[in-house]
This record gives sequence, structure tokens and C-alpha cells, in this order.
Amino acid sequence: MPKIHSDVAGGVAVLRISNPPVNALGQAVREQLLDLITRAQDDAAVEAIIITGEGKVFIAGADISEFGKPPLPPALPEVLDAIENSAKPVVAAINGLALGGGLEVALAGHARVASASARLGLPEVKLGLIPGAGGTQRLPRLIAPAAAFALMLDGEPVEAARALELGFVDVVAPGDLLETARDKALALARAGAWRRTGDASATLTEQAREDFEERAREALRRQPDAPNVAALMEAVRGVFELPFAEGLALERSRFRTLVDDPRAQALRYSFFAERKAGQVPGIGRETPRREIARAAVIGAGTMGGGIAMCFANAGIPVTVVEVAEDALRRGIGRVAALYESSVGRGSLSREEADRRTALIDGAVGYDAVADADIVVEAAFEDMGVKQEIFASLDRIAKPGAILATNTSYLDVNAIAAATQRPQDVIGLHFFSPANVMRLLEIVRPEATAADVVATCGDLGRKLGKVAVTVGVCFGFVGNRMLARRTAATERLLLAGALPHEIDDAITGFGFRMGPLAMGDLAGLDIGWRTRKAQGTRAPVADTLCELGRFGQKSGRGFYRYPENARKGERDPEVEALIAEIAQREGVERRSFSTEEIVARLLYPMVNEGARILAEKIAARPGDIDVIWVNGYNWPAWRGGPMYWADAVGLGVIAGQLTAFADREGDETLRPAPLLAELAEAGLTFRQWAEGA
Ligand code: 3H9
Repeated sequence: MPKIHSDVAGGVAVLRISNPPVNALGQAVREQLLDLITRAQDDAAVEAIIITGEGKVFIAGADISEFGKPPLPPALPEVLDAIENSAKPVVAAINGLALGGGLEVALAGHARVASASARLGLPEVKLGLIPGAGGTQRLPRLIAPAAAFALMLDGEPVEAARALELGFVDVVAPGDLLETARDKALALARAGAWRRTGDASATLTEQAREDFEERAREALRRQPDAPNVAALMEAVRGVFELPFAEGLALERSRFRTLVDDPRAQALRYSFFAERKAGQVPGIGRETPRREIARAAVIGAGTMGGGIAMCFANAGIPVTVVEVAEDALRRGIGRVAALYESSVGRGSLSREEADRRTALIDGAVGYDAVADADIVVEAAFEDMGVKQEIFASLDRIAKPGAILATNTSYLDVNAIAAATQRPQDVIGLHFFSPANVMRLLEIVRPEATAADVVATCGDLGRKLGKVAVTVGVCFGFVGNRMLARRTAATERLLLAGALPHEIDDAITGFGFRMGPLAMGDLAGLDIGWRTRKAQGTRAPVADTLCELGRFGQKSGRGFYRYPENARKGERDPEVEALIAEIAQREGVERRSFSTEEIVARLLYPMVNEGARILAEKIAARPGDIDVIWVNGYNWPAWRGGPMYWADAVGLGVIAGQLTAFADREGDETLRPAPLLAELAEAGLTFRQWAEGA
């Protein structure tokens, strides 16, 4: 099957890569590209060569699904050598996204012409890698090495205009891309002179090296343990110290080592799990969609404001609805202040901030939802309140409008039952801060129409979210599993682990924050109120709240927060208090190792994940992993709880859980049937999902 269309006209061979969906550089593309470049050398009708892409993408990079498998020749660097050493000039006509190996193809060419809408980047770091086809050696030879390093460290693509300014695009085509590229290619051929990027050295000055070293030190300070950051530094340093060919060899060797690193494997797993999460059982391309031209959000609190920003950021006009004028004014003011601070930080232009602010308006009273295509309720977390609101929405919203609730725990079926149109009701669980966090749990009640589910999936993507569709149960996927960790934390505190030991074990595992520091930050009174409403208890956290220790906001929680302290300090009072409660509760205390703390906190979560899978609340283990990585700060390089559990071994986890359950007399800790069954059979969650 031809993956590249070749067309020779007017002395120029145009090689158009056509490998949908993203023109990745799979084996067939590499082979055909090498073959076509080689053949063009002997073709008398060809004076110059253009490489371009079919569709909206130039080339999105190497084919990630080939990584970790036996290499299939020709390797990409070999193809790029042929391009760079071509006896006829090669021009990249960059028609859209040029990422990773895609940009490396362009860098190996002798000139780069981009359409104004093209974006270019080297995102390999996000996969735990570094560029592996010359990117680390060629880019710093074209632009300031410090800027090249920054671009590769960040991984975000830049616009064509910025690439031109930096110097790795030669021309942004004012009109027809191919015409401009053709002119450039023929001009090079006729001048008989063009530059191999590998020969360039103008950027490699002493000053440039100092600038690079300064950036490198800063990067190492921020990410001292990331193997790919260290490798990236080493490779870029190579441009100053090594001949080009040796620099390429160094890069290649570091790339190969990184590809096999379990952290990079986990990141690749996450890449595909995220994409798979978009596939919802019973929903397909053919499922009809509803139009979302206008939105409304009920509630101008932190959550409601953040959700409104998500709509405005995506260009969808939104009305924020409150019951009282002053609450509305405060909420809208908070949103405006957030946009202002983005402008102040330089992450948003003034015009863009104004455009987004103008898309948000406020109204008092539910009548304002009448012309919204979707209403997202973000009011107080109470079933009575929510049912009342949904009964009102049912009366006022136009027919066919999607009625969504942002509840994080409550039964969405019961909320839907407050309306005469349960088919239009769905849960859209945003995470705080909603305008920042990537996760969106789409909670699908029994009666919800397929087109509503499909529309919300598309909407999630439009809002820039990773949307995962889940079933209805208390706390859905994320919070239901989190509750297991919270319960385990309480148990462990009583049993003798100190707050900072627990937090250190969890941050050492890779979370940005431990559960107790997190509780202090969020406010301990929130959970306390919920427990009181449910008639449950958590002896330690309840006692702290009874003493007015609500966390950071009251200066005291699990830790104490002296004025201006950036981090909580150990509080002997709390530690003594916990020992006292433990004695009262008859819990014997001892010390715990870091590994034991991790196991005690995270294995019960995995166990709950197994129940969630068995109940089909999540469609696949990968969905659970995507939720935890994107909504709960699970370290991305550990893949997610279910992926991690597979690596630990389900037999090990089931065995430990059995021991915990026996010791604690707590049956919720006993391995769930699915976990026990897989452990017994020596299988992983992944094999189970793949039908083993
Ligand atoms: C690299 O290049 C290493 C080199 O330096 C050295 C090599 C020696 N490979 O995201 P979407 C699939 S590392 C394989 O939903 P969008 C994806 O799985 C690579 N498959 O679309 C999905 O499949 P399905 C550096 C890929 O429009 C379909 O394409 N490059 C690849 O939202 C559509 O994807 C990157 O890291 C790939 N490279 O976003 C870029 N890319 O339909 C990674 C996509 O079966 N890719 N697929 O689920 C992306 O960032 C986004 O996919 C992109 C499109 C922005 C391109």
C-alpha cells in the first residue's frame, strides 16, 4: 500500500505522506521515503525534492506503537541521513502539525517552508524520551542552543510564526504552501548551494554554551530525578563537544535506553489509554450529536466559575446563574480576577482575556437558562437542593437541552428522576480548579440518551478535557477509590504512622502531595460535614475538627501553619492527640516502613478498582488509570493504579489485602472477587481487559 504519493513536475519531486490518521512514521512510511529519496537521486527529471503531508498534519512523529518492539528497518535516522546527504536539495513543506520525528524529518531537510497554521514541536519528553532522530543535534545548530533545549524540555509545539522568529523555519508561506516550497527548492537547486544542518555551527558560540548551561542547571534543579531531562542535557551539550556524527550516536544511545525504561513504558501506556477512554460502549461516529452553541452554569462558586471559564475558553458563550445578586457579583469578579492574573503572568494576551470575559455573563434566577443548549449545575452538594434545581430546570430549559450535574458523589439517577426528561440528564464531574484540571468524569445514568453521552464526549474534548465515561455509583470512579485511601490513612494514623511519615511515603511514591497535607489544604471540615450527614466517623479527623483545626485556613490541621509558612510543620500536639485516640479506641501502635505505608494506602484503592471493573462502572482498567493520572495527581510515570498493580503483581496485592483484612477484622479490605480470581489465575487487569 503506497503511504507516500510521489509526483514529479517542473523539476520538483513532491513526496506527499499519506498515512492517516496522523501520518506517523511507521515502518512502511520510512521504507518508502528512503526508497523515493534514493530514486530521486538518479532521476534526471528531478532537480529538487519536497516532502509534505496529506491532510491537516505534516507528520505527528514516530509510530509510538512500534516502540518497545523489535526494530523494523530502516531506522528513522538512516532515512534522515539520506535526506540530509541528498545530492538534490530537500525542502519540507510543513502543512500542519510537525511533531517529534516529523519535525526531525524537516530539520534534516535543507530548508523548511511552513503554512501559517502549522505548529512545530518536539514532544518526546512527554513520553519520557528525548528526540531520537537528530532533533537534539540539529535544532541547536539552527537556533540558539538554549532556546532549542527549552523547546525540547517543554515539549509544547510553537506556531509557525514563532518558529520563523526562532530560526528553524525559513519561510512562512504567504499563499500557496507548495508553490512557495517549490520556488524555494528550485532556487536552492539552481544556486547549486544549500546547507546541511549537520554542518552548521554559527549558533555554537561560547556565550551560547553559557546560556545553555544556565538553562540546564535550572532544569536539573527542577527535575533532578527525571532520566530524560539528564539525557536531554547530555545530548545537547554534545553539540558543543562532539562532531555531528558522534553527537547523533550519543543521542541515539540515550534514546534507546529511555525507550526501555519502565517510566517511559508507563507514559506510552497512558498515551494510548487516554485515547481509548474516548471510546464509549454503545457510542460511535454514527451516534447523532446535539448542537451546543450556548451554555449556562448554575452556581457562581469556585466550581461554577471554573466551569464557566472552560466554556468561555472554548469560545462557547455562557451564562452564570445565581439566586442572589451579591453571590453572582462575587463569582463573576473572581473569574475576572483569574483572567487578569493570567494576563499579568503573560500566559494570556489582553485581547484574548477580554474576548473570553465577554463570553461570560451573569443572571439572577433560573429563567436565564431558557435558551441554553446545556446547563451545568454546580450548586451545593445536597440531594434535596439538586432535585429542586433540576425540577426548576425541567420547567424552564428548552426541549432537548442537556441538563448536567457536577455532583461528585450523589446518585445521578435520583437527580434525573426529579425531571420529566431523564433522557437529557447526565453527570459532568469537573475537578477543581475546573479551568485547570484536565479530567472530566462523564457520569452516565441508565436513562440517558446516547446522543447526550456522545455530545458530552465531544464537548469534553472541545473544552480541552480528558473525558472518561463512567457509571453511576457513590463517588463514581475517582472519589469512590479515594475514599478507600482516606479510610486507610485514618487506620494507619491510629496504628502508629505519623502524619508526615504518611505524606512523605506518598510524595516519595510520586504524588505531588500527601493525603494529610492535601486534607489541610482543601479544609478538613468538608469531609467532617459529609461524615456527619452520613452518620460515619473518622476518629482522628473528627477530633481535629471538633478542636477547630480545619487545616490551612485555620492555621492548624494535621500540621500547624505559622504565619507565612509555605509548608505545614509537624505538630507534637496532634501526634499526642492521635496516640490518645488510639488508646481510647484500643488500637495497638507500632512504626511503619515507607513500603508498608504505600501498600496500606494504595492496595485498598486497587481493590476498589477491581470492584468498579466487575460492576462495569468503568469500561476498562485504562479508564481508571486515566482518571487517577489526570484528576488525582497519580504520578504519570507510574501509569495509574491498575497499571501499577499489574506491575506489582496481583498475587502480591491480594495476599497483602488478605493479611490486612484478617488483622483489622475489616471485610472491605478482603480481595474483591475479581482481584482474587485474577491473582489465583496469575493474570493482570490488562490481560483480563484484553479477554485473556
Ligand atoms: C518520536 O517521534 C520519537 C522520535 O524522536 C525518534 C524516533 C526514532 N504514533 O490523539 P488523537 C493515533 S515520539 C502512533 O486522538 P488528535 C492515536 O493513538 C512521537 N499512533 O488525535 C489515535 O489512534 P486511535 C512524538 C498515533 O487529533 C489517532 O492517532 N509525537 C500517534 O486529538 C488519533 O490521535 C508525539 O508524541 C503516534 N505518534 O491529536 C505526538 N499519534 O484513533 C503524539 C497519534 O486508534 N500524538 N496516534 O485511537 C499527539 O499528540 C496527538 O495524537 C495529535 C493528534 C496532536 C497528533
